[in-house]
Amino acid sequence: MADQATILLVDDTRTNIQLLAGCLKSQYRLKIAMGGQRCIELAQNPPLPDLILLDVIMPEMDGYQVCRQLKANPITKHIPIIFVTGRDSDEDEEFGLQLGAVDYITKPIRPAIVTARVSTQIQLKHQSDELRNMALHDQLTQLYNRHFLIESANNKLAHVERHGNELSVMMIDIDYFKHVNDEYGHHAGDEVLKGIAEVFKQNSRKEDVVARFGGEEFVILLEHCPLDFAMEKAELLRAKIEALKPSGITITASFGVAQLMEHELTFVDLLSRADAAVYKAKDQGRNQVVA
Ligand code: GH3
Ligand code: MG
Ligand code: MG
Ligand code: MG
Repeated sequence: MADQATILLVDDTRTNIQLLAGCLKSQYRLKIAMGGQRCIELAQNPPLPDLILLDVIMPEMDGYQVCRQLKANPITKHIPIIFVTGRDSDEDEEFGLQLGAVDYITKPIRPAIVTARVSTQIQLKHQSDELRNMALHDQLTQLYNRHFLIESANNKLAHVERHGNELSVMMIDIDYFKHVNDEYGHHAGDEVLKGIAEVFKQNSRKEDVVARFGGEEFVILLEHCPLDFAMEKAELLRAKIEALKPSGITITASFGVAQLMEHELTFVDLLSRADAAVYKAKDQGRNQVVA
């Protein structure tokens, strides 16, 4: 693994923490919580843990309650949990696994067993992160894909306050892209798409969702951004693309911009207005921004 994995150790007894830390500290970055509330806090703060080792019997809040809360929170629900506990009946183990734990280790703590089981779970977590990443990104440009865009737009729309919290969208379609492929070949076309994606990445804020929507169409979702800002931003991107000239090829793009209106409830409504604006930009001669 390129990056060291992070493990959150949760136990109300210091000697247990010391024992677990002793097995794991040479291989992993560790975060430590001596109670349930602290665990929930640390589980949501970066770096997000890749795995949580969770004690069951703790005074303020037991491990089962902690597990339920972590699984109910979208930020922490994908973090695998292993119970590490003195409760060793089959019923206890079954209950823990039913709550969504990926494994169940009984005390007394045996370092070799802990190390081996942790290693398995960290490998699985790494694989599932990779799959999730692949499922949400476009392979050629590494931008988000249409699937992620729509999911994320619908989440944002569900939380948008109808007054003040402005949401805008920009749709971009490359002009005469078919000519690029025809004249310079498909590979050169791919390189152009990558170069344009890079312009979008380097000129966006971390809260913007930049996605490849289809072949040579991109969508940028801009939160807290009124229409006039979105237009300015589009104009800046339009100029940067025109100036880019990847492999000496002059490329331009047409931009359609729209801001969410009071009555619009779905992303499709908003996006179809941006799409109509692109159409108009094409009609008016391309290489321009239209709202
Ligand atoms: P317009 O200005 O009207 O948008 O013209 P256009 O040629 O850009 O539009 P059209 O929709 O006719 O053609 C889009 C082209 O984009 C056709 C397709 O071969 C190309 N394309 C789509 N996806 C990819 C890709 O992943 N790589 C490459 N190289 N080309 C692609
Ligand atoms: Mg305990
Ligand atoms: Mg197109
Ligand atoms: Mg096009």
